[in-house]
Amino acid sequence: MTITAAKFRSDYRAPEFLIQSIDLTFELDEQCTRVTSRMRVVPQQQSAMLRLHGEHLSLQTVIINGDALSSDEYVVSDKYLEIRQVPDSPFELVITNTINPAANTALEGLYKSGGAFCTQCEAEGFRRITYYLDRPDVLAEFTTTIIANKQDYPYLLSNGNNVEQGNNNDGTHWVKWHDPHPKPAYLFALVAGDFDVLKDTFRTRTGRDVSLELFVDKGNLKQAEYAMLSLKNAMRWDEQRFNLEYDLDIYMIVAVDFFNMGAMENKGLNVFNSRYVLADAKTATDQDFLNVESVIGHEYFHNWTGNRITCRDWFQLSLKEGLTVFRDQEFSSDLGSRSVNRIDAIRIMRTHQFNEDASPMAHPIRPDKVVEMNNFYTVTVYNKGAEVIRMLHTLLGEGGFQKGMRLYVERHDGQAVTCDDFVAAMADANQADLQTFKRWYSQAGTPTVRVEQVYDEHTQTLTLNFSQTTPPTPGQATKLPVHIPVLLSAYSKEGEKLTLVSNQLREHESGSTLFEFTEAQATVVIPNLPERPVVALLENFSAPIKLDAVQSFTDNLVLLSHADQEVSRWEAAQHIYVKLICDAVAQQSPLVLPESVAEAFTKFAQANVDPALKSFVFTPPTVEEIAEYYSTEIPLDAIFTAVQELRQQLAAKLFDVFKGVWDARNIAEYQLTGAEIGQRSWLHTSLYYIALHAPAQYSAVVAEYYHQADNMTAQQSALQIAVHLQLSCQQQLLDAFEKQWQDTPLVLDKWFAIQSSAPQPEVVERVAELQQHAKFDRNNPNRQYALMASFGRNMTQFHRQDGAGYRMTSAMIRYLNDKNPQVAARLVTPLTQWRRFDSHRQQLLKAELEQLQKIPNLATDLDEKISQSLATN
Ligand code: B3K
Ligand code: ZN
Repeated sequence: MTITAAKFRSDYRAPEFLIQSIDLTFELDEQCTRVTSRMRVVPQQQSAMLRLHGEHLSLQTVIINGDALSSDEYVVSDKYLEIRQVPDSPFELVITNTINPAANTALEGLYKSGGAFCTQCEAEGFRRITYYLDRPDVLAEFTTTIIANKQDYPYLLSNGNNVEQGNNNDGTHWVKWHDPHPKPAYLFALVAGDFDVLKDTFRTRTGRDVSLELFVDKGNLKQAEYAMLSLKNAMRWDEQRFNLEYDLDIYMIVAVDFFNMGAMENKGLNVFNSRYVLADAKTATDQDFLNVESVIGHEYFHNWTGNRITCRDWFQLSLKEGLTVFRDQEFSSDLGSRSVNRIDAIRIMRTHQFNEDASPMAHPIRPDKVVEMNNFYTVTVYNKGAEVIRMLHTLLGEGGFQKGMRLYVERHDGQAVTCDDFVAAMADANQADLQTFKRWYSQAGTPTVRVEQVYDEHTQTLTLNFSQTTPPTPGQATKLPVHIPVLLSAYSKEGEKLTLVSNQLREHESGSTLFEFTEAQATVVIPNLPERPVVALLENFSAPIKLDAVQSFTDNLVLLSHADQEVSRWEAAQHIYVKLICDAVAQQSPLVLPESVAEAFTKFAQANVDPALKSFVFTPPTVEEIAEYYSTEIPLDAIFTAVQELRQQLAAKLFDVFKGVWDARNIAEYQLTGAEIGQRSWLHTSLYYIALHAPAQYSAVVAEYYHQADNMTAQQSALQIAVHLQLSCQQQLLDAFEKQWQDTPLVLDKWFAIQSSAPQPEVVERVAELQQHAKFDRNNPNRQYALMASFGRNMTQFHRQDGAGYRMTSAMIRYLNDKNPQVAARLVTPLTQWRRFDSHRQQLLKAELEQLQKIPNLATDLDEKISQSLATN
């Protein structure tokens, strides 16, 4: 392991130099772009040596206060430029270097995406553009001049405001941008290309008009309209809910096809993966539309939580990401269905984050040790980070939380700060004690909370015995108790809500009751309950923990039918499923759905309930989610079988119900409203179950539905049902889809993903074939995520006994190692959890990792994950 390369949070030192301003000039050329950087450097202490970051650069000249340095006055390595002697008062430093954007397949720094130049600088990509203090606590005022051939690159964009532009005699033109807000280099952006532009304006609450410009590939203008609408909604929402107004005269978004992540919040100039911008009913599913709204919102919200107030160092990433995910979740919830959004977020936590917490890469939301920063853009930092913010919101209430936000902005606007600063603002604004709460920032692993309920008929009291433990994680053997907000409600057997009064509980604005659990153990005594109540625990997933509480089917069925919160009704169904699956696995016997459960589920399916909720209730937990109930020797095959049996039983016992939904379908013109989205989702869930129960009979029905569909939601659902259930129409639909969408890469990605996520054993071979497909571009991250990352999540087929899934994945990782290490590192994740499987799989996985470790010039991204996985803890 490259131990020497690890950086530690505790090693933070304030910068020895600041850079007050930087004036950049880019002479764009595909193979040889010249970058001139004129900086005003301000020494912070007596320090003769200045060390700047720089990678993959060719240095031309270094000039200090007008004097060119000779080559013995500095040292250039593959990581740094060290200038031996610099003045101890502020000085001007001019550096000229060249870069090769066309050769940049890592998509970090300045690169080409199709015909356009674009940049990605977070976390440490600016050092691939020029020599600089590439750390988030160095904030400078940026001026950027871009010079390029006018015909190929009519649009030249950077951060801030366009202040000047002109034409040269040689066919080039230039534009100068100035960003008045000092910012760290990771927020720098440059784009040059030929686009169609969708324009609009937004009037802020103080009456300023902001120009909105959305740049897309030519011909895609129509597909950008929803993104524009979402942007305006986000701007208004942030004013109304968070009191935050936009601060420049222009906001630009550029959609590019080659992008490692979803999008990037560069000041005033977001760069987006086109999949989070382009959407229309024909090519995008309901979920795609919702994703566009959420990512557009997310990047916009960063303007305050990330850009105006940024991170002191990269260990603090969750300061901006956890908070901004929380904000985008709230945005989507205020605009759409709060329950649907919450259930989606809970499923991500249980399926992906719990898994990461149990992996060799487990880390606290604020990591202590990092080798490759790009490996820490994780569900832990993002989604668990958002859950931590949500717990603060639960503890302080909306009013208290917003008070804390106001103080945070007032204290730290324009600064680079820490997670501690954020919590301090929340605590100070509310006179709250958050000392124990802060352990959520330092401890990795998912706590388990055990709750025992004892009801005493004589005293008419309910006693709840709580205990909590957090398992050891790499580097953290012992854990302290964390501050857990437990929301709960109680009902009578008939489903009437009961009031819980105890001095250990308080009423919460959500309608639930709040217990703050801060010790290893606690006992809560609730008097005045004439009968044993049915208790809904951890309502709304009020903390990112695993709940260990024995509850009968009867109790869960009361909650399924009567709980006043939709999320609690859904949870009740999930508890029933988990118990049925885990019992079947433990007893090694076929899963049987009890009659009482089938009856209650039938009633629920026919009740007057939001169809979106019905659809969620009839979506049992994934294999991955169930796997989290086992720390070692995950009985993968048995879980898979039990999940299948559960689905089959639901299909058989509720066949008439699902058929009823299908037969009563009323397919109107496609509309993107919450009600219609819910209807479609319920209809497709029903179609899945009837086709599962009677495949021969329903294959033609699914095919017909596919062919008459006028929107991608229906088309994709039908195709997925056909392929995943191996209906006889599957090949016909696959061919039709391919033919129709072969020239629309974002849609063809769905075709790749549906095939690689299918549960049948020949999928490995199918994926190998698809890698040879003319439209599978190994260098495009979206294609890799569609085919290979989806395959990696296909638990049973990825882990096929013969190891073919492992071999195919590592071959691709080998290819990507020097092409695009970030994508390679994403694909390696499912290989790294070998310790949790049976010894046969352990051996195969370990051998694969050991081979990968021997790759010459192994990228740090891969090295960190593989070494961490193979290390003996
Ligand atoms: N901040 C970016 C992520 C940058 C990824 C660096 N490898 C997207 C976001 O969270 O908004
Ligand atoms: Zn973000």
